[in-house]
Amino acid sequence: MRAAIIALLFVFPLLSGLGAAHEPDTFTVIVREDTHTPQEVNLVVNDTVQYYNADTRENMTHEIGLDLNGDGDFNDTDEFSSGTLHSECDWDNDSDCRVAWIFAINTTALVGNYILSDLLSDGSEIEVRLNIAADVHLEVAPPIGECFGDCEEEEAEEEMKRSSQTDLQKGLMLAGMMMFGGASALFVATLMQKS
Ligand SMILES: [Ca+2]
Repeated sequence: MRAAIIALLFVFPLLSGLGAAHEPDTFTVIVREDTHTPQEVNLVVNDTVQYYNADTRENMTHEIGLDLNGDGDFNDTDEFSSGTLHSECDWDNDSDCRVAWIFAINTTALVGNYILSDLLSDGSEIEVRLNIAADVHLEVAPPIGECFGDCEEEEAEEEMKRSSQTDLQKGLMLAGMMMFGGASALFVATLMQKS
């Protein structure tokens, strides 16, 4: 019995930590000739989105960025961009060549809903939607009329709905932690028996 209690003490902090933290995710967008797949990405701060150029037309490049003043470049105040994205690179001769833009959302300053532009070297443009939210825990507020204090179960449900993209990952993590917890319990029980 004592062994079981000690084992639970090991497992509980792990399980409670699972619901409290947003695990950083990486999203991949395939940049095609005339569209992106997917066309819209929803991120939370600390996630990463990577845009891979899969447009293999010869001499065609893409550049994705925020053109705040709509003047057709990404060089003005508060604008940012991927730089030129090629479909293939000869890194031996051009180490700066890029086929992908890996955009790490590492600051809350980026929170917002963006309509980015993918400017192609032939002058055409693809609209790119990118929504960046603050960490879910800063956003979650119970609807009016619901309790703020002793309603932990409801808060937990809310978090699951909002982070559905990571449910599989969370499930895998949970399974891993259960196994770890089980192993810890066995280990502690063995120790208790020996002593
Ligand atoms: Ca501009």
